[in-house]
Amino acid sequence: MKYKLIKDNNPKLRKKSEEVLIPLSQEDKETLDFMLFYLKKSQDIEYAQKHNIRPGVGLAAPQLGILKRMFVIYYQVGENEYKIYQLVNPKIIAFSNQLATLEGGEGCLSVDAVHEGYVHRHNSIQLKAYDYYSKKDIIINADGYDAIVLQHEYDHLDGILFYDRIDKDNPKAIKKDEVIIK
Ligand code: UDB
Ligand code: ZN
Repeated sequence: MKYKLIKDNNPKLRKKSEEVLIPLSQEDKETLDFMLFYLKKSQDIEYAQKHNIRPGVGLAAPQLGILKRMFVIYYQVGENEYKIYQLVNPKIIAFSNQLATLEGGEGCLSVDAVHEGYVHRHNSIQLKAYDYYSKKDIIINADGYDAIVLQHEYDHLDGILFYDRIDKDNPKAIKKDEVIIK
Protein backbone atom coordinates (compact mmCIF):
# COMPACT_ATOMS: atom_id res chain seq x y z
CA MET A 1 0.00 0.00 0.00
CA LYS A 2 1.10 3.52 -0.85
CA TYR A 3 -0.17 5.04 2.42
CA LYS A 4 0.50 3.86 5.95
CA LEU A 5 -0.72 5.25 9.26
CA ILE A 6 2.24 6.02 11.50
CA LYS A 7 2.29 5.86 15.30
CA ASP A 8 3.62 8.20 17.95
CA ASN A 9 6.96 6.38 18.17
CA ASN A 10 7.71 7.86 14.72
CA PRO A 11 9.59 11.19 15.03
CA LYS A 12 7.81 12.52 11.91
CA LEU A 13 4.70 13.06 14.04
CA ARG A 14 6.69 15.63 16.08
CA LYS A 15 7.73 17.77 13.10
CA LYS A 16 6.10 20.95 11.85
CA SER A 17 4.45 20.36 8.48
CA GLU A 18 5.01 22.54 5.40
CA GLU A 19 2.52 24.80 3.65
CA VAL A 20 1.00 23.28 0.52
CA LEU A 21 1.28 24.88 -2.92
CA ILE A 22 -2.04 25.82 -4.53
CA PRO A 23 -3.20 24.83 -7.13
CA LEU A 24 -2.83 21.37 -5.63
CA SER A 25 -0.60 18.81 -7.30
CA GLN A 26 -2.08 15.52 -8.44
CA GLU A 27 -0.19 13.85 -5.62
CA ASP A 28 -1.71 16.13 -2.96
CA LYS A 29 -5.21 15.57 -4.39
CA GLU A 30 -4.66 11.81 -4.21
CA THR A 31 -3.51 12.11 -0.60
CA LEU A 32 -6.61 14.14 0.33
CA ASP A 33 -8.85 11.61 -1.39
CA PHE A 34 -7.14 8.71 0.35
CA MET A 35 -7.59 10.42 3.74
CA LEU A 36 -11.33 10.80 3.15
CA PHE A 37 -11.55 7.21 1.87
CA TYR A 38 -9.74 6.00 4.99
CA LEU A 39 -12.13 7.82 7.35
CA LYS A 40 -15.21 6.56 5.50
CA LYS A 41 -13.95 2.99 5.52
CA SER A 42 -12.90 3.19 9.17
CA GLN A 43 -16.54 3.92 10.05
CA ASP A 44 -17.77 0.88 8.12
CA ILE A 45 -18.01 -1.66 10.95
CA GLU A 46 -17.28 -4.71 8.79
CA TYR A 47 -14.29 -3.12 7.05
CA ALA A 48 -12.92 -1.74 10.31
CA GLN A 49 -13.08 -5.12 12.06
CA LYS A 50 -11.53 -6.93 9.10
CA HIS A 51 -8.61 -4.46 8.93
CA ASN A 52 -8.39 -3.91 12.71
CA ILE A 53 -8.76 -0.12 12.53
CA ARG A 54 -10.66 2.32 14.76
CA PRO A 55 -13.52 4.53 13.52
CA GLY A 56 -11.85 7.85 12.77
CA VAL A 57 -13.47 11.29 12.61
CA GLY A 58 -10.39 13.18 11.44
CA LEU A 59 -7.00 12.43 9.90
CA ALA A 60 -4.02 14.70 9.24
CA ALA A 61 -1.44 14.16 6.48
CA PRO A 62 1.49 13.82 8.94
CA GLN A 63 -0.26 10.71 10.32
CA LEU A 64 0.55 9.15 6.94
CA GLY A 65 4.14 10.38 7.24
CA ILE A 66 3.38 13.22 4.80
CA LEU A 67 4.56 16.48 6.37
CA LYS A 68 2.11 18.81 4.62
CA ARG A 69 -0.50 21.13 6.13
CA MET A 70 -3.61 19.18 5.20
CA PHE A 71 -6.28 17.34 7.18
CA VAL A 72 -9.63 15.72 6.53
CA ILE A 73 -12.74 15.60 8.72
CA TYR A 74 -15.59 13.14 8.27
CA TYR A 75 -18.42 12.43 10.70
CA GLN A 76 -22.17 12.32 10.87
CA VAL A 77 -23.99 15.17 12.60
CA GLY A 78 -27.62 14.47 11.72
CA GLU A 79 -29.91 11.91 10.15
CA ASN A 80 -28.60 12.66 6.67
CA GLU A 81 -25.92 15.23 7.43
CA TYR A 82 -22.14 14.88 7.57
CA LYS A 83 -19.27 17.22 8.36
CA ILE A 84 -16.88 16.70 5.48
CA TYR A 85 -13.81 18.81 4.91
CA GLN A 86 -10.53 18.27 3.04
CA LEU A 87 -8.62 21.26 4.36
CA VAL A 88 -5.37 22.67 3.01
CA ASN A 89 -3.21 25.32 4.73
CA PRO A 90 -5.73 25.82 7.55
CA LYS A 91 -5.17 28.77 9.84
CA ILE A 92 -6.95 29.46 13.12
CA ILE A 93 -7.75 33.17 12.84
CA ALA A 94 -9.75 33.61 16.06
CA PHE A 95 -10.61 31.66 19.18
CA SER A 96 -12.56 32.01 22.40
CA ASN A 97 -10.83 32.35 25.73
CA GLN A 98 -13.43 29.96 27.09
CA LEU A 99 -12.09 26.41 27.03
CA ALA A 100 -13.80 23.09 26.37
CA THR A 101 -12.88 19.48 27.02
CA LEU A 102 -14.27 16.08 26.12
CA GLU A 103 -15.64 14.36 29.22
CA GLY A 104 -14.07 11.04 28.19
CA GLY A 105 -10.74 12.56 27.21
CA GLU A 106 -9.23 12.13 23.75
CA GLY A 107 -7.52 9.39 21.82
CA CYS A 108 -5.72 9.42 18.51
CA LEU A 109 -5.49 7.10 15.54
CA SER A 110 -1.70 7.38 15.88
CA VAL A 111 -1.62 6.64 19.61
CA ASP A 112 -2.27 3.13 20.91
CA ALA A 113 -1.73 3.87 24.60
CA VAL A 114 -4.51 5.31 26.71
CA HIS A 115 -3.67 8.72 28.21
CA GLU A 116 -6.21 9.72 30.82
CA GLY A 117 -6.95 13.31 31.64
CA TYR A 118 -8.63 16.34 30.19
CA VAL A 119 -7.35 17.93 27.00
CA HIS A 120 -8.09 21.64 27.21
CA ARG A 121 -9.02 23.36 23.97
CA HIS A 122 -10.75 26.56 22.85
CA ASN A 123 -14.52 26.18 22.99
CA SER A 124 -14.93 28.07 19.73
CA ILE A 125 -12.62 28.85 16.87
CA GLN A 126 -12.66 30.50 13.50
CA LEU A 127 -10.51 28.79 10.88
CA LYS A 128 -9.74 29.68 7.29
CA ALA A 129 -8.47 27.20 4.71
CA TYR A 130 -8.72 26.02 1.17
CA ASP A 131 -11.26 23.19 1.11
CA TYR A 132 -10.60 20.67 -1.63
CA TYR A 133 -13.98 19.02 -0.94
CA SER A 134 -15.93 22.16 -1.96
CA LYS A 135 -13.04 23.53 -4.07
CA LYS A 136 -13.32 26.86 -2.25
CA ASP A 137 -11.53 29.07 0.23
CA ILE A 138 -13.69 28.80 3.32
CA ILE A 139 -14.06 30.16 6.82
CA ILE A 140 -15.35 27.72 9.41
CA ASN A 141 -16.91 28.90 12.65
CA ALA A 142 -16.89 25.91 14.97
CA ASP A 143 -17.67 25.33 18.60
CA GLY A 144 -17.88 22.48 21.08
CA TYR A 145 -17.08 19.06 19.64
CA ASP A 146 -16.55 20.42 16.11
CA ALA A 147 -13.98 22.90 17.40
CA ILE A 148 -12.21 20.16 19.35
CA VAL A 149 -11.85 17.89 16.32
CA LEU A 150 -10.48 20.76 14.22
CA GLN A 151 -7.95 21.70 16.93
CA HIS A 152 -6.86 18.07 17.39
CA GLU A 153 -6.12 17.76 13.66
CA TYR A 154 -4.54 21.22 13.48
CA ASP A 155 -2.17 20.25 16.29
CA HIS A 156 -0.86 17.37 14.15
CA LEU A 157 0.37 19.94 11.60
CA ASP A 158 2.54 21.45 14.33
CA GLY A 159 3.78 18.13 15.72
CA ILE A 160 1.58 18.32 18.82
CA LEU A 161 -0.21 15.27 20.26
CA PHE A 162 -3.27 15.38 22.51
CA TYR A 163 -1.42 14.11 25.57
CA ASP A 164 0.97 17.09 25.39
CA ARG A 165 -2.07 19.12 26.52
CA ILE A 166 -2.90 16.98 29.57
CA ASP A 167 -1.67 18.48 32.84
CA LYS A 168 0.69 15.77 34.17
CA ASP A 169 0.33 16.92 37.79
CA ASN A 170 -3.44 17.33 37.72
CA PRO A 171 -4.88 15.46 34.72
CA LYS A 172 -8.50 15.69 35.92
CA ALA A 173 -8.56 19.41 36.83
CA ILE A 174 -11.13 21.55 35.04
CA LYS A 175 -10.29 25.12 34.04
CA LYS A 176 -12.44 28.06 35.11
CA ASP A 177 -15.76 28.22 33.16
CA GLU A 178 -14.64 25.31 30.98
CA VAL A 179 -17.34 23.56 28.94
CA ILE A 180 -17.42 19.80 29.48
CA ILE A 181 -18.62 18.03 26.35
CA LYS A 182 -20.44 14.74 26.94
C1 UDB B 1 -10.51 9.75 16.23
N1 UDB B 1 -12.41 8.63 17.00
O1 UDB B 1 -10.79 9.45 15.10
F1 UDB B 1 -18.19 10.60 19.29
F2 UDB B 1 -18.97 7.36 16.06
C2 UDB B 1 -11.08 8.97 17.40
C3 UDB B 1 -10.33 7.69 17.74
C4 UDB B 1 -8.89 8.03 18.09
C5 UDB B 1 -11.00 7.03 18.93
C6 UDB B 1 -10.33 6.72 16.56
C7 UDB B 1 -13.51 9.11 17.53
O2 UDB B 1 -13.51 9.98 18.38
N2 UDB B 1 -14.61 8.52 17.01
C8 UDB B 1 -15.92 8.72 17.27
C9 UDB B 1 -16.38 9.63 18.20
C10 UDB B 1 -17.73 9.74 18.39
C11 UDB B 1 -18.62 8.99 17.68
C12 UDB B 1 -18.11 8.11 16.75
C13 UDB B 1 -16.79 7.96 16.54
N3 UDB B 1 -9.68 10.80 16.45
C14 UDB B 1 -9.11 11.42 15.27
C15 UDB B 1 -7.63 11.46 15.27
O3 UDB B 1 -6.88 10.79 15.94
N4 UDB B 1 -7.15 12.31 14.40
O4 UDB B 1 -5.86 12.61 14.31
C16 UDB B 1 -9.42 11.38 17.74
C17 UDB B 1 -10.48 12.41 18.15
C18 UDB B 1 -10.24 12.86 19.59
C19 UDB B 1 -10.80 14.24 19.69
C20 UDB B 1 -10.99 14.74 18.32
C21 UDB B 1 -10.47 13.68 17.38
ZN1 ZN C 1 -4.85 12.43 16.16
